[in-house]
Amino acid sequence: MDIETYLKEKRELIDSFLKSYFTIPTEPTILHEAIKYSLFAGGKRIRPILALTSYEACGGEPKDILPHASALELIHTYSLIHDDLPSMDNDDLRRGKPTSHKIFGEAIAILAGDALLTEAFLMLSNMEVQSLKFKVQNEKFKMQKCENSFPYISHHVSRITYDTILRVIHEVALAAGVHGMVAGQAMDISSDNSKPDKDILNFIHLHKTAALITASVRMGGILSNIEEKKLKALTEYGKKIGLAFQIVDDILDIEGSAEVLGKKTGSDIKMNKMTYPALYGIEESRQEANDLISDAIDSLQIFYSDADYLRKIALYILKRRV
Ligand code: GRG
Repeated sequence: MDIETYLKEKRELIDSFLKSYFTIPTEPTILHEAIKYSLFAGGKRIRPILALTSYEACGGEPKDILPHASALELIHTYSLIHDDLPSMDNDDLRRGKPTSHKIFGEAIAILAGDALLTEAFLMLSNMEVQSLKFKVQNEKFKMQKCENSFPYISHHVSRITYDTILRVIHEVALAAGVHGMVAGQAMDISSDNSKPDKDILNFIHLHKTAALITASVRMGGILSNIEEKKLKALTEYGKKIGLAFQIVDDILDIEGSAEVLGKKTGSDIKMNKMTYPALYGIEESRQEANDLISDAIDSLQIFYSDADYLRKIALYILKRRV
């Protein structure tokens, strides 16, 4: 299967799970609407796809970890909503649509982000979801309302233990919070207008972007209980593609098409952001992204052909236009 078809199939699987999960409206409906607005605005779903693909490379069946993988998209979406706020990047457009605060106002946008972050951990830990009670009907995951009104998935299929779930929760919390993405964002904001610095830039990229991407890849390995050597290989791969993902993002902000990207371009230069191209120039940045992707692919040797789709995703990250 070519990589575009593979990504489309996996995206549909995740969308189908998320749609079912958020079918039952919660009160107040404005919060529910704001959550759905951003969650279904057309994201690439690259983080959950990485978790599914890495689980598959470890011999698992991707459908068995849909709640865990989808929780990553909730965290990612929260980070985008908050990143767009007037107090952060002050963006009006995201994925080709007005940003959350433009539609719902700043307070509801902040709360939608807060709710998504919290719901991600509920999704990871919820006993019903966590015991993976799937009912596969025409490849769609049907969910029912349970007594305490939390959505859950019916029909049991998984052997993932609570210990493993706890490990995954720990991993995701490390990557998303003060030791990961939030620290990266704080460093990014506090270094606006400062002289470009290699170490600070590396800190920003590793924390803001690569941490959650690495955790997504590791999630597949942890849920499969793979041996340490393989988990180390997945970690190397995750870090390298995570860094490359951000470099490509920085390049797209200069060279990409605003129409295709669905957001304004040129904002990094305008806001005097510390980026790879600002420090090294476009050509060197492109070369660095190429080198990182080829290192990422090399780090997967221990998996032989089982990791072919992880390799193809790495190449897709390099070539992406959106
Ligand atoms: C507000 C805590 C907090 C963190 C924000 C993720 C982030 C940190 C900011 C978003 C801005 C940005 C350029 C972040 C770097 C990560 C990145 C490239 C995000 C865009 O991810 P994609 O391309 O987005 O996966 P889609 O729209 O496909 O989901």
